[in-house]
Amino acid sequence: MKEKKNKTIKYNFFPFDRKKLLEELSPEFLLGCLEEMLLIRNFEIRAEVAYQQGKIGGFFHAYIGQEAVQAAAVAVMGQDQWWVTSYRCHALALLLGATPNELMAELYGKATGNAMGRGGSMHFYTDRLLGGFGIVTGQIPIATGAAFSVKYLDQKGVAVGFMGDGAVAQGAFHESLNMAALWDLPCIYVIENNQWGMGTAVSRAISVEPIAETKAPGYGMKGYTLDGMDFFACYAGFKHIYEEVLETSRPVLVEVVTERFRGHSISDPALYRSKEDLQGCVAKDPIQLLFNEMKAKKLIDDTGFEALDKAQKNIVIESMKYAEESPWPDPIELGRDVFAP
Ligand SMILES: Cc1ncc(C[n+]2csc(CCOP(=O)(O)OP(=O)(O)O)c2C)c(N)n1
Repeated sequence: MKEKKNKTIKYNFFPFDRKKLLEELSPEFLLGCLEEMLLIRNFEIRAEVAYQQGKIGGFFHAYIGQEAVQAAAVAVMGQDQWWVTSYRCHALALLLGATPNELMAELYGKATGNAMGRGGSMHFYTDRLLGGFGIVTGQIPIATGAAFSVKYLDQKGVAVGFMGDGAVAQGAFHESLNMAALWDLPCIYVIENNQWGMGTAVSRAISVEPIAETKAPGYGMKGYTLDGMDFFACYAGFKHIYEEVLETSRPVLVEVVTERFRGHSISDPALYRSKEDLQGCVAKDPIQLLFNEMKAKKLIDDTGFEALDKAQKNIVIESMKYAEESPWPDPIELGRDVFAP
């Protein structure tokens, strides 16, 4: 039997002037964002193939379909905030400056990997990405602590904690939001509602929807809902939210309504989803939608898009070569940074 998604939710999406925003954003900036989203997509599609070939092992959760969300968030706030996310962390690491080479090598378990081959797909880091986390909601207290540090050190900035819809049912979510609201912490909590927590539809796991709009007032916070398939909606929403948090130092709760095009992980054939559901997703592809708008504005044509896509594919193929040729970690190093000397 197929799981039923609750289609009756009435979201109050953050309103914005699309025409004005399109005029404000430069062609170079938009091309850069499209390029980043294409890099993420190509990185994951190629890595999936390597996984099927047995070159990558362990867990693997693709972000395919959700690219507009974190691409827009980083485009708005820049790399210098504190960032955390769940195990679905390939995109955020790329957006925050980790190279395709080090990330692919990490997936291959090689010594040159982002976490020296010890973390794999769920545990990417950068100077500002405090980690991908395997424990559902594990990253949300970390985001809260990072926001505390920003406030304590009297810095200008925010902490951004991404989580799935499944994270909302965990105690750590409540404790974090309660504390952030009590202490006026500049934290942006982002629920990426991709409709599923593993094989369970959101409406069967979360007691109220829309999530942010209904839950935020309980913490005395503002709640926002954004359309996660629409890069411009995400950009406009995050820009407003970021400026508001910088000014007020009050935490906010954001629900971004999105879709994952794959199963929960690479080993999930998503048999609980109907064919229509999956077909509907592809029609909402955030990369295609961004391209369509840019094409309509004559910022790029089909040939330009193909060339951009191909260039990203080549970067990823190079990263696979790098990973393939990289050495395995030395077993003697296994305890380094883990056990006391
Ligand atoms: C504390 C905890 N409980 C259960 C799990 C097993 N688990 C891994 S992912 C997942 C579903 C989470 O779904 P969601 O938060 O919606 O994120 P998504 O995978 O959709 O991005 C569960 C239950 C876990 N990793 N950690």
